[in-house]
Amino acid sequence: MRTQVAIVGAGPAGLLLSHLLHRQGIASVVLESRDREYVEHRQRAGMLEQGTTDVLRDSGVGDRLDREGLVHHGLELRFGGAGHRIPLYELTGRTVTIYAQTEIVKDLVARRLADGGDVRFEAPVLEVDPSGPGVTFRQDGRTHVLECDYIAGCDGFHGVSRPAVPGLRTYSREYPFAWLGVLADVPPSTDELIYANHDRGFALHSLRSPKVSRLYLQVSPDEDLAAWPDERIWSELAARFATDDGWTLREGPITDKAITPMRSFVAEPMRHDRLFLAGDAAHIVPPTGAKGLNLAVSDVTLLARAFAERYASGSESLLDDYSRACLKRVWRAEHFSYWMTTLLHVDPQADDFARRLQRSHLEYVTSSRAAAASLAENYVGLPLTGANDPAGT
Ligand code: RFL
Ligand code: PHB
Repeated sequence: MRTQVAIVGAGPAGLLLSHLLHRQGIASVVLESRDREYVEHRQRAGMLEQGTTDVLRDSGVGDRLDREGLVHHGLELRFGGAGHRIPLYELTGRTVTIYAQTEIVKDLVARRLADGGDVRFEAPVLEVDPSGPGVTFRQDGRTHVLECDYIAGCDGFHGVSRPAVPGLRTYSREYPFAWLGVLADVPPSTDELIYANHDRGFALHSLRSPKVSRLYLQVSPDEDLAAWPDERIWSELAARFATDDGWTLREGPITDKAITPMRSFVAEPMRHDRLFLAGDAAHIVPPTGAKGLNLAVSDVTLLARAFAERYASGSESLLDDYSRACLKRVWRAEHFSYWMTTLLHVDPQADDFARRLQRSHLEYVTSSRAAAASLAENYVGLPLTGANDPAGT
């Protein structure tokens, strides 16, 4: 069994890479440990940068995104009982789009299969050898070797690719809180996302469609989901979003509930020999800045361009520059996500002095155009070909 690029993992990174390679005439096989149903229904991200929607649209998988995605021109920071709008479009000329990761994954799986792509579910990769013939995986009770020119490790934070890189340098930060995320069958109580800072903790009101709300609550990292019946979730959300002018939160049936730990993590470099890491396999950001999926898309966009150059001309110059080009963007997103997280969450260790500093920071970001513009340009995402990407890829 042989292919040009063996891709480990059918999350957004692996599927999009396979799709972009196909458009350049490059063959790949995607190996995924879970089944298709699981991969298509795992609730995760929802906020897409304009650069991400551009990549999906330009590569021909943007039809449903264009029909169903909700374009947003601003967001709200809520604290001290009042809302403060950050006009993203006015400050940056760019918008963001709400379209769930589950839908991107469904669109990409459907497209790969329609194009005759080789995507194998329930086919866990057991071993990745960056300098060997390929990857070893299990399928239908048997062990196989997929030989290849290159391996793309798109297998997320708990995958097998990153541990296969010798001498990796890692950087990380754990936060003293987690997010309890819920999906509810109720029309959103807001048109734009609300990021709320309250003494009881952070809360986020996002959405999935005109009929489905997505909400998050800051909880402690060792929180037991069983301690959060639906009524407690709704009353805690209402308390954290409360305003002095009597804004109300609509309630409805909760259809999905999960707790996610928050961490920052970067592994360097993102390449060893023939193995290239992309997406959550190489880096994790806390979800406050909504950067994880967007970084996965920018990684594989650069990787697909580098493979295209390699197969068209034999040159490995873009492949050689891959790790550097990605890490520059990754570290900007790491800083922004850390910054948004500390700006908005309640650190249980924070003393009164730290709380006052945080309030002053929130007031500054919502009253200074320069400070708001800095938040906005990071939130909407820096262009892939911008000044921050001197490789000019
Ligand atoms: P994924 O999605 O984890 O996919 C990796 C895939 O690899 C498979 N796998 C293996 N397959 C074969 N063999 C093995 N040995 C394997 N080991 C693992 C896994 O089963 C899986 O299918 O990684 P990828 O593709 O890098 O995508 C990254 C994104 O999923 C992630 O960064 C985002 O979801 C983060 N994130 C957000 N990002 C945004 O850009 N905007 C957001 O609004 C946003 N909100 C979020 C988020 C993540 C969240 N959670 C639950 C972590 C909100 C939440 C609550
Ligand atoms: C989401 O809609 O799931 C979402 C939006 C913004 C974030 C995180 C998650 O910062």
